[in-house]
Amino acid sequence: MCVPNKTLSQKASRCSGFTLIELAISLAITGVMAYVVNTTILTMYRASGTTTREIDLTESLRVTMRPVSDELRSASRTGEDGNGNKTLEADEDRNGNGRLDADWNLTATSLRFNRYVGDGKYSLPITYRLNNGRIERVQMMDVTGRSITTSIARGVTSFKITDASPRVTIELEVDRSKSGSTMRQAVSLSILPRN
Ligand SMILES: [Ca+2]
Ligand SMILES: [Ca+2]
Repeated sequence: MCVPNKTLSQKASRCSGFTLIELAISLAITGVMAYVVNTTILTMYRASGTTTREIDLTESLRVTMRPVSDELRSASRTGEDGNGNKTLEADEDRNGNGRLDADWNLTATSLRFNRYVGDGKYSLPITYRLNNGRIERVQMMDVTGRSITTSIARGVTSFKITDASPRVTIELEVDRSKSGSTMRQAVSLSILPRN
């Protein structure tokens, strides 16, 4: 701001600096700009961190589900029941256990199948199912029904099986929320069984 009615030298001297008010306004504007820039950078950083965590979790889910997809790829809809009459004929019992190993059965939240193990033979039934927020794998060990159950995923909020023959779709959603942050992630796998 310039002061009127002064000599030229006085005006030049007065106009070359800032008043206290001008300085205060200038500092306030600088402060606001710094705040806006800082907030923007922080928001971008946080968004970037969330995206990285989501990608990591999705990959982790795919790794978790790999045994399911690998086994389902070697599964058979017909198993030992070559003629599809749900009865065991002598020539169908290729693994010689006296049991018709043809257990293909999908529900909305479980899948049961026999895995091809080579030489025309199939395994006893393997089941993947949702139980109490966990995905369990149940392997029948012998014809008496003895089985081993293992948990392959926890914090599961949704496990959905869809048989869109010839492919099977598995959709899985897990909750990995921690205190102060909510994190749910889902994967969808489309798998083609062996036959
Ligand atoms: Ca048969
Ligand atoms: Ca058999």
